[in-house]
Amino acid sequence: MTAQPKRNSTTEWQAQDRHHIHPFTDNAALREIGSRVIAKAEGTYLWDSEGQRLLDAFAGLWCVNVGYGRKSIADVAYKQLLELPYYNTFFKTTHPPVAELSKLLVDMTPKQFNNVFYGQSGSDANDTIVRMVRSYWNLKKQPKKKTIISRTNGYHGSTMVAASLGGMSYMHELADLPLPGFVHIRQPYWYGEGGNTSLDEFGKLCAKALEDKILELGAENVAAFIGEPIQGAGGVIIPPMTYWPAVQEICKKYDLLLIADEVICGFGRTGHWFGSEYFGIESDFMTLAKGITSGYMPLSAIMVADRVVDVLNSGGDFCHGYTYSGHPVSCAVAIENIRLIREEKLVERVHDETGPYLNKRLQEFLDHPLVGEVRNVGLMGAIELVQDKKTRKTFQPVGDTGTICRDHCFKLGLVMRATRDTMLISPPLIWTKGDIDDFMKLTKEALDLTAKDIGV
Ligand code: PXG
Repeated sequence: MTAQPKRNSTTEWQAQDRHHIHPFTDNAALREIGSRVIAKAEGTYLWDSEGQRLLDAFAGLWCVNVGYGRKSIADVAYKQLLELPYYNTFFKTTHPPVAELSKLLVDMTPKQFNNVFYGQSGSDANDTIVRMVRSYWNLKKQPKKKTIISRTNGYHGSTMVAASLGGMSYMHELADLPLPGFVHIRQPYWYGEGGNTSLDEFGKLCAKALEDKILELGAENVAAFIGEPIQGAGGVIIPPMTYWPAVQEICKKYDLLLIADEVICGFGRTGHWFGSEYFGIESDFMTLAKGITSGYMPLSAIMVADRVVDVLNSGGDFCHGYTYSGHPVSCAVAIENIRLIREEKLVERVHDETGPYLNKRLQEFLDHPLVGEVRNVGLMGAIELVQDKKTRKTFQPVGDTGTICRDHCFKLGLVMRATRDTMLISPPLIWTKGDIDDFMKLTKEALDLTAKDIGV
């Protein structure tokens, strides 16, 4: 019998983990309390190292679309690791998984996309897009067209360029961002910023902010606009249906490239394969990551529209790429992941069954004293907590109530993320109506305990 590797205890792991700088974390504070150790996962459940079971309403970090423990994905990865664990895609070479995935992605994305470039994260994919955008306008002999417009509270990643695209002020403050050439306009956040305006009017108003910014900068200086179809990390901000068509028109009118960051919305989250389909967006680039492999391996893909590729290909060598661009194991895993999503009709299930059911059940929370708004498209949703439901007044300081609620969720065996005081839901797409019922029960308890804690 082979000896089982020695497993440490929670306290040993926590001691070792004191050397680990965690992302988006107050690391000094974490050292005092110790990290929670997630030790295993199956289906839609996680287990920590103390054996507590947690219902994962967040699909890891918006990504484990097919759920945990999928043996066929592990088998494909194992086989690929033995057959060809690594080879690069530079120097006129390719390999079967990257070739196969490229054709697959082209066949499943909108018709303007016949070419794909690979990276390993959403952040590096957005960096690559910025390089492509600059190169495009340089080759078109319009080198002044450089500025990229994005939204306040949008999220596009953590590298210097991706964080400049993003509109998170706390990320900018950390490292003197944004870099020159990145500007931001208001977000289409109706509940928080729409006041008495109708949804339709508000959508048009927020799109008009794009036109105003272009006119302020001069269209001859503006290269592109980037947005998430639905803002994820910013709080599941679902734009009114009038927003994207108006944005699209403005991009056409002033000759801007349009980038749809589908890192969260892609691969079924909204009940459509891509968020662009839900809103009717016809973009020049789509950023794909997360759900492309359900997080089983790191991979990002940039879909590039024909009109951009034609120009880029006129410029000789595209001097850009990563050691792991098109990694064979990641590509093999993506192919199997997409096969599973198709075979199990997960997109259809979210569209026809679980998305509408979540929507119906979320309305029940509107009676709760803490809940100002609930919203979702497919299995991407939010429960926004406010101090005053009538005036939509937020809690002060912002964020404390959301953190209290999130901590109660954890104690009750539920993982939900809080952005400011908004609770975010993005579960694996394998969720059944029964999982949604369990989620509702645990969330109701967490909301009641939160209300009690803050004296409501
Ligand atoms: N674009 C979007 C729309 C994202 O949501 C990225 C790009 C960057 O992807 P990478 O793979 O570089 O992380 C993301 C990532 C959160 C959270 O707290 C969200 C993301 C990442 C980390 C935390 O909600 N989204």
